[in-house]
Parts: sequence; C-alpha cells; structure tokens
Amino acid sequence: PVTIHRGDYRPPEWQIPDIALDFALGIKETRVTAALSAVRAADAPAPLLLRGDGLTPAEVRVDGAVWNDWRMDGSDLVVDLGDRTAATVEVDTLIHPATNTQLMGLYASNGMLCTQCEAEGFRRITFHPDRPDVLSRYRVRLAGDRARFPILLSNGNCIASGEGEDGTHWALWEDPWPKPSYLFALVAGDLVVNRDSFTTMSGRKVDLGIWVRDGDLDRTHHAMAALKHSMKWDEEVYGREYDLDRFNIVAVSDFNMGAMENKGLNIFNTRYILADPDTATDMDYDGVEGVVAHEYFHNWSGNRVTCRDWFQLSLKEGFTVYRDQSFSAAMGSPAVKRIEDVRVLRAAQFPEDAGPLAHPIRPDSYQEISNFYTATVYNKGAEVIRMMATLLGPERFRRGTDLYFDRHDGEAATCEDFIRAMEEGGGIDLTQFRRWYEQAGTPKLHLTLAQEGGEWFLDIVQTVPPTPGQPAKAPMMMPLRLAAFAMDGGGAALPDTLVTLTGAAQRVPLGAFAARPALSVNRGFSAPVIVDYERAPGELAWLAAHDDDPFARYEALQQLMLDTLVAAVSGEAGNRDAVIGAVARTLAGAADDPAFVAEAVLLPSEAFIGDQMVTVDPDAIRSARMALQGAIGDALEGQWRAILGNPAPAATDLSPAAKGRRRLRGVALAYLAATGKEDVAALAFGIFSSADGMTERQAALATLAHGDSDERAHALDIFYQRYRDDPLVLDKWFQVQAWSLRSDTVAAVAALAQHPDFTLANPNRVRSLYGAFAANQAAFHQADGAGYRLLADLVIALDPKNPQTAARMIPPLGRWKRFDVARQALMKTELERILAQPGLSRDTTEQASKSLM
Ligand code: DPP
Ligand code: ZN
Repeated sequence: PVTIHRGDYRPPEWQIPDIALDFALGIKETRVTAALSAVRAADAPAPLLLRGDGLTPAEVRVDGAVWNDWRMDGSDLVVDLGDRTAATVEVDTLIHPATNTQLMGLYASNGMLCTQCEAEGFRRITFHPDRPDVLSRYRVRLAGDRARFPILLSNGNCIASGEGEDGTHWALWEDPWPKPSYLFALVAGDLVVNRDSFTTMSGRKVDLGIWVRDGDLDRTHHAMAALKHSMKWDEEVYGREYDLDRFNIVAVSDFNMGAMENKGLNIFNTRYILADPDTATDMDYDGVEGVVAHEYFHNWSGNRVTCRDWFQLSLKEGFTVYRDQSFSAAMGSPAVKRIEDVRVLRAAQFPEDAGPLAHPIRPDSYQEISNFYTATVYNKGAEVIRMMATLLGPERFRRGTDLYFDRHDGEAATCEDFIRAMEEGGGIDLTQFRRWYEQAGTPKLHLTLAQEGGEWFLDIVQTVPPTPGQPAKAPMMMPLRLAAFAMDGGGAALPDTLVTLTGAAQRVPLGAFAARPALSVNRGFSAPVIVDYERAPGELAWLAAHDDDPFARYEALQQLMLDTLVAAVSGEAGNRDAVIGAVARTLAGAADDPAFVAEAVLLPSEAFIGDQMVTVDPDAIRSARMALQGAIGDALEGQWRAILGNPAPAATDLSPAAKGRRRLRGVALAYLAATGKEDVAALAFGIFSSADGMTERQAALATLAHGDSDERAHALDIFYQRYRDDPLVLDKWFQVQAWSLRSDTVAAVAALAQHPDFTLANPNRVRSLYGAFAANQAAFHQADGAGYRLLADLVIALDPKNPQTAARMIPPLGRWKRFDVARQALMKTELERILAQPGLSRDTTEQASKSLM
C-alpha cells in the first residue's frame, strides 16, 4: 500500500466552483451524470485528475462534445484538457448500490438509498478530485420511482420537483454554500418525518425535519429537542447561527460511523436518533443528545470552515468533540460529564497512545485515512482544544474562536490556522504548545513533595514516552490545576491554582503547612496526562471526602481503589478497609447527587487496572476486582439494599436526578450480585420484570447475564422474544452476553455469531457482539487464545464486505506487548493469519501490519 505524507501536500491544480449531478436512481443500478465546471488554479497546463474507486466512465464530454483525451490511471480518470484554463467536464457512470456492502458511497439500506462520503466515498459515486480543499456549489437532480422513493433529499434547498414518466418523479436541490465532496449527501426512500422549526438569533425561521422509517416517528422527539437545544447553544456560546432554510436528519440502520454532518442533510446511525423509555437507556439518551449536537456543531466547525487535507482531521473533530462535550455538560451535570469523558479517554485513547498504532492528533502519514478516525484525533484532540480554552479563559477563547471562524469562513483550513487564531485572539504564545499536534504518547508527570523550613513545594518532572517513529520527545506546555489542603483542618490551604507547565522539571510553591498537605492535582483533568504521585490511603480517603473539586474527589476514590486492586493482583493485601470506608462516606451523599455518587463508587475497569501493570494478568485482575466488589457488596449490603428498596423513578422522568438515581440502582445491584447472596438473582429478575424502562431492564439483565441462575436464561429469553424485531434493542441482547463475566463467554460469543439474528451486514450488530467481547478483558484474553481466534475469524470474514469496520476490530490484537509471552505469541499468530489473507483491504493491511511492529 502507498503511504501518504502530510509534508507532500500540494494545492489543487484545478478548482471546481460548480457541480451539477444528475441521478437516475435505482437500488440495483443508479446512473450518475456529473458536470464539473473546472477552473485551472495552476499556472502551467495540467491534466485534470479525477479520483475514482470501482468506477468505469461510460462517456466523457468536454464543453458538451464527446472527448477522447482521457486515460485511466489505476482507478482514477485523467482528463487531458490541453492548455485550457476552464472547461465543463461531464462524465457518465453506472453504480450498483445494492451490492455496495462497504457502506461507502451510494448504498442501499432496508430498501432506501443513502450516501456516506467522508472521507473518500464520493469517488465511489462519480469521478472527482475528492479532496477537501476543492469546494463547490452543488446542484443535484434526483429522479426515481415514486412508489419506491417517495422522498428525495439532498443538501441545501429543494428548488423544484415534478413528475416524470412511468411512475417516476424528480426533485432538484441546490446548496448555496460551497462545500467539499465529503459533505455531499442524498437520500431516497419511503420515509416519514417529524417536523419542527427553529427561529435563529437574527429571526430567520428554519424548518427542521427528522426522517425515519414508518413506525419510528415516536422515537424521534428526544433527537429533535437536542437539535433545537444545540442550535440555541451554538448561538449563545459561540455566536454561530444556522445558515440554510432547512435542516434535515435521516436515520439509517446500516452505518459505519455514528453519524455524518453532510451540509443541511445529516445522516445518522439509527442508534443516535431513536429513543424512547421502553427501548433506550439513559446512556442511549445521552448518546443521542451528544451526537445530534456534535453533527450540528460541525455546520461551523467542519462545514463553513473545513479541513485543507485529511491530516487536519482533528481541526474539525477535536474542536467539535470539545464543543459537544461542553454542550452536554451544560445540559446536565458538568462534573459527571467530565468523569465520563475522562473515562472514555482512558479506556480508548490512552491504550492507543501507548501501543503500536500511536499517532499525533495531527498524523504525519497514513495509508488509509479511515483508520485515523481514532480516539486520538477525536478525544485527545478535544483535550488539546480544552487545554487552550483553559489557558486562555472563556473570554479570550471566545475571541480566538470568533477570529478563527471569521478569518477562515468558506475556506479549507489547517490546525496551524486554528492555533494562530488562538494566539492572536487570546494574546498568548503557543509555540511550545504546538508539540501537542506533533508528538504522540501520553505525557507522564512524576510528582514529589519537598519541604524547606515549613514551606512546601511540588516538584514536577515531565516525561513523554517514545512512540513509533518518535524515539525522543520534548516537554509539552500544559495547564495544571492544583490545590493543597491541610488535612487536620488547621493551617493554610492553597486554593485552586492554575500552573502552566513548560519545563521537563518544574517546582511549584505550595505555601506553609505544619504537616504534609493533601495535594489535589490535575483538578478537572486539566491536562490529558498520567500523574504518578504516591499518596497514602489516608490522604486519598481524605480527598475523596473533602476535596472541593468533584472531579478530584472522584479521582481520589478511584486511585484508592486502583492502589488496592493493583496490590491484590500481585498478592498483597492492599487497603480494603480504607476503600470500604471511603465508599461508605461517598454513598452518604447519594441523596444529594446520585449521578456523581454512582460514578464515584464504580470500581475501575479491568482494562484500566491492567494499564497500571507492567504485564497485564487478565485472570488475576478479574479475581481481584470481583473479590473487592464482593467485599464492598458485603460490607455495605444494607446501603445497597436500601438504594434498591426505594421505588425507581418513572422511566419517563429524564431529569438528571432521575437518571442519577437509576444509575446508582444499577451500581447497587451489581455490588449486591457480587456478594453471591442467594436472593440476588430473584431480586434482579424482579427488577427486570417490573421495570418500566430500558435503563433498569438492561441493568438487571446485564447483572443476571454474569451469573448462572435459572432467572438468567429466563430473562434472556423474555428479552429476546420481546425485542427480536427491534434491531437496536436486539443489539443489547448480544452485547450483555458478550460482556458477561462468566468463564464460558468465549464459547457463548462463538455460538452467538452463528445465531440467525447475527449478521455481518450491519455494523451495529457486529460491534454489539464483537466490540463488546473485545472489551471483555478476561474473556478476550482467555489463555488458550480462543478469543483471539474468534476476533481474527471475524476480521477475515468481514474484510471483503466492509473493510472499514473490519479494520476497527484489529487494535485489541495489537496490544500484545502488554501481555505475557504465551499470549503475545498467540496474538501475533492471529495478526499474521489476518495478513496472510489474499486480497486483504488497505484498511486492514495497514492496521494489522502496524500492529505487529
Ligand atoms: N461523521 C463523523 C463525525 O461527525 C465524521 N465526520 O465525527
Ligand atoms: Zn465529527
């Protein structure tokens, strides 16, 4: 495969200011006529390079006349235009949506037609430069059978429509805003709509529509509310107004990503649109709200200002994730949202940054760009924006974003453009900060306390670990929020302080304390780093109870649990009593803030425990974690039972308090189940049966799924029978079984892969079984390698159909260096077996070969 380098960027030789597309739509066959009005941007004559993927040109015309001066270069079309400086180039192609299993380009899903073009799918529809720095105004004519495709949608505004012959009809769409090809979209199908409207800050009325299949309309209200809230929030917080008369969202079942921000016509995975209390959990509700907001926010951070090239992906994704995180925080609890965001970062991004696929948020090279839609580009990218916002403070950050949007509106910009706007708008020098864009790897801060004559100091040593291709690193600039407390209540306290770290070693004065102060550090997770600082259980317990920063309270309790678990894994006693005491004290605040308490008392995941160890021992980690869970369950049995003894809030109550109470009930049930008490299966089954919504029902089912009671089989059967025709809910049925802590989970997953309802054609279904399984550390890493084989079998079967989704399953196998030699060998064998497959995709080849290095 060819490697593409960031440094090789050259501006396009031709611009295409206008495009007219004509589609004769059919599920099996769609005829596309594209008219590109090309204008030469290069000084010297240059041929027009039009990318294609799986296309054959039926005819090429230039300025209306048949043209023969073209050739194929691999799958691309090169049109020789002599010394012309402008030309209208028309190309006819025939494409086949029904057999497009990659779900890139134009494809069929449940009888409807839809598109996915980011990053390089447009070239599967028609020949085109297909690079984000070529922006065009689109005019799109859609024609097709009226009965099959009563609804015809594209970007922008519908300016005309009419009847054709033989039961066909057509619609003409025009998008006034120039856009790159990856933002093109069309949808044709039999859809119903939830209509609403929003009046923008300048008083313009925007028609909103959420399009779904018949029967799903009742499940679109939460998405609609989220859309309206997002539109308002972006006006209030960033001064950004929507810019078309319509905004449409379409929900599709078969979708590789979560959703896509096509201009004026977002296309969503049904998973992030459909929600009602019977079928969606509170977490699903939050997912809908967050993704609707994310895609809407792209209208400015991504669409109005787009990316110059795909190396700049984090320009739009990191910024937009930061924006959706801030929005969700404002809609609910900022502290809980921050905890969730950091948990995701630690679960997905830290391992990526520590492994063979580590890359900077602005990568230097790639073979297949689809492989770079990563937690690093998205979530670490968001942390990098957040750090700039912290360094600048809200007002200067807003000046920076205003400058960025104003200066680059209508342009294809770079990460460097964003940083420069921050520097100029915020009046700050970010020279050193730019290293966050260049260097991969999670920085580590080693902290020690020093004392000189009653004055205390914090010594900070920063290291950034080597990553592939980057053996030596320089220190990063970062904002570190800290505070120090006198635990005895007497003496001074250092209130919340923002320190800007720049050096490899730095000393921070803390003030005078009579005794060693309790240190609250990286408050709010102000920098995405690993803090290495030894604190006694007493200090952690004190902070868990008294720190005035909720995130730091959470961190202190987590650290206390983590220290105890890591000790237990290596056969030491740890400090169970301190953990139990701290959990008990935290639980006492449950009535005031159940959502926070539920997060705080959760044990760290098996994977995160593994991340603390030199060599991960999945079996020892599982036993240690289950033992501690059981001990906490036993010691606080009365509290857990009391939480469950109170009636659950009505499932229709989606207030943060009600969500928090449900979350805490789920946690309480899990702790009780860990005690192994005889009545717990019946208790869980009771909750399962009487639940009036999916949050409680799924939590009870998941708890039952870990055990081997009769109730387990019964509940799984009831759930299956009730929801077998609802794909999103059936995904949960697969998922809870793949998550199970039972020792036979590998075999169970293998059996589920043969279940009649399992299919490789639907990415959600694949992820619900195999994605969940690969996250189940002890099961996936079963010592005989059966888990590795199962995942590799999936990749091999899926790659020919859907390489993008197949390649996403590789990273768990690439973590082999973290395990014992026997497992290492087994994991590498599977990666090699994958690589030996003939005709392997570029996507999977890149991920598997890099994973072996
Ligand atoms: N649709 C994906 C997202 O919004 C890629 N842009 O993140
Ligand atoms: Zn995005």
